[in-house]
Amino acid sequence: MSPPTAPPQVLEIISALAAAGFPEAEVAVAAATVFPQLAAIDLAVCLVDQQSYPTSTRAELSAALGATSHYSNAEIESAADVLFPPPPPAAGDLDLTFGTGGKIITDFDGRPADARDVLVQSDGKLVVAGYTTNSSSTSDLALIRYNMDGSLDPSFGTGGKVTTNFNGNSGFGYSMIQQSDGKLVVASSTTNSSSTYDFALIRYESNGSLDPSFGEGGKVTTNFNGNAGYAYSVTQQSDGKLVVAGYTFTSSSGIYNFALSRYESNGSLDLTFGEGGKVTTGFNGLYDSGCSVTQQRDGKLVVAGYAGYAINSGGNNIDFALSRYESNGSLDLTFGKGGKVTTDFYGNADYAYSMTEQRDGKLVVAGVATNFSIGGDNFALSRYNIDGSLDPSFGTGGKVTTDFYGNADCGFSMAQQRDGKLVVAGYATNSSRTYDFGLSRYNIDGSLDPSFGTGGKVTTDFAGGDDRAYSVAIQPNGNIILAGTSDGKFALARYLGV
Ligand SMILES: [Ca+2]
Ligand SMILES: [Ca+2]
Ligand SMILES: [Ca+2]
Repeated sequence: MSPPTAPPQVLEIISALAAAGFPEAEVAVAAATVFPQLAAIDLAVCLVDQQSYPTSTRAELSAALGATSHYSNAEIESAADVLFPPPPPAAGDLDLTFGTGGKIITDFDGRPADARDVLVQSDGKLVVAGYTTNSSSTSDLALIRYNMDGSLDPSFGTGGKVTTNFNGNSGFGYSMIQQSDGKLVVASSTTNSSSTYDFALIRYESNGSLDPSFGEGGKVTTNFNGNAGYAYSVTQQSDGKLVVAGYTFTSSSGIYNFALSRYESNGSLDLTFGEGGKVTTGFNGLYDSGCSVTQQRDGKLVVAGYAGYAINSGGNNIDFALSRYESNGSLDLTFGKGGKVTTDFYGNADYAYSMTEQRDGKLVVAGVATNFSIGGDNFALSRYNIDGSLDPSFGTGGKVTTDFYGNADCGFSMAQQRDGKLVVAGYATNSSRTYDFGLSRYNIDGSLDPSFGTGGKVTTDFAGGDDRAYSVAIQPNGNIILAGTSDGKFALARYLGV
C-alpha cells in the first residue's frame, strides 16, 4: 500500500524541531503529543519525509516511534513495514513459522539428552531419535515427535515423547527410518552381560508403542561372535529387509572393522546375508568404522565411514572409507579395489559420517577433514563414480572442504535436495569458541551455493552454549530441518530451502 499524505502541521513541527537539532526520538514524541490522534504510519511518513531530518533505517524509525508511548508494537511494526519493507525471505533464513523464531528446544525432565537423527514422516510430522540419561544413570533410547509447526505431537508416546529401556542396560538411538508401513525402526547399541556392546534394533508402531511383532517385544540385539558391535546406521531395502551398519571391536587384537547385519521384517537375522546374517570388513588398518549404510538403486549395499592407520604405524592418517556389497553380503569387486575405497584429504584424520546416492548413481560422502594449514577441522565431501573412482567434476579432484570461522567444524549429516543441491549439517565453532549449528549448501559441481545464507553457509546459536546438529532432513516443500543437541537437550531448527 502507498503511504498516506503527511498532515502539514505535523510537517511544520518536525521541520522546526529538526532544524533546532533535537534528537529524532524527541521530535517524534513532540509530534505525537501535539497530535495524539495521529496514526503511527502518518507520523512515520512525516519523519521520513523530512529531508533535513532523515530517518534512514527501520531500526531508527521503530526506536523513534517507540519513544512516544502512543503506539503499540504492532502499530510500529506495520508502519515500519510500509516504509522499510523487510527483505524478502531468502534460502537459509530460519523459518519463523517453526517453534520460536525457527528454533525448538525440548528436554526430558531436565535429564541430559542427545538427539542424533531426524526424519520427516510421510504425513509431514517430524521424529527425532536419540537418548537420554535415566534415573539409574544409564541411557535410554529417546524419541520425540513434532507436528509440522514444531509443537509436540500428543498422539505419540506420552505427550509426544517415548523412552525405551534395554532391560536395565544402556541403549542409544543413532539412526532411524520410517518403514513403508509407517512403523519406525531405530538402530542402536546396547550393553550386554559381558559389558560390551551389541547391535540393537527397536521397532515402534506409529503411535510410539513397541511393535510386538518384531524380535522380542519390539527389540532385537545382535552379538558379533563375542566381540563388541556398535551400530550407527539403518536402512530398509526395497524388499523390506533391514540393514544395520557400524563397527565391531575385537579386544584380543585391538582391531575395529566395518560391521553389517541384515534382518527379515520380523527382526530375525537374514541367513542369506554374509555368515548367519552378519558381515565384517577390514581395511588393512586398526581403526575402521561404518557410519552410514544405503542401498543403491541397483540393489547393492554401500557403507561409508572411515578407515584408520596401519597396525604398528603409530600414525593418525585416518581416511574416508567406503565398501560395497552384492546382495548376499560379498564384497562387490567392481567397486574400488576389491570392493573398498579410501580417500585422504590432507594426510590427517578424515571421518565420513553420511552418504547419499545421486540420481545418476554417483555416491557423495560427507564428514570432516583436518587441515592444519587452513581452518583446522572442516566440513568435507567427496564424490565417486559408479566404479568407486573419485569424480573429477566435483570440487577439486572429487573433493570439497568448507571452513566456517577458522576453527573446528564438523559435518555429520547430508541430504540431497530435489534440485540436486547438497546440504551438509554439523557444527561450526564460532568466535567465542563455542559450537553453533553449521549448515552449508553446495551446487551440483561441489561449489558453495551463493544463494544460500552467507556465501553458502549458515550458523545458528541457541542459547550461547554448545549446539551441534547431527542430522538433516528435507521436507517435501524444500525446507531444511536440522536436529541435534543444545546444552544437553534436543534441539531443532528449520530453514527456508528456496
Ligand atoms: Ca586422511
Ligand atoms: Ca574449520
Ligand atoms: Ca552456540
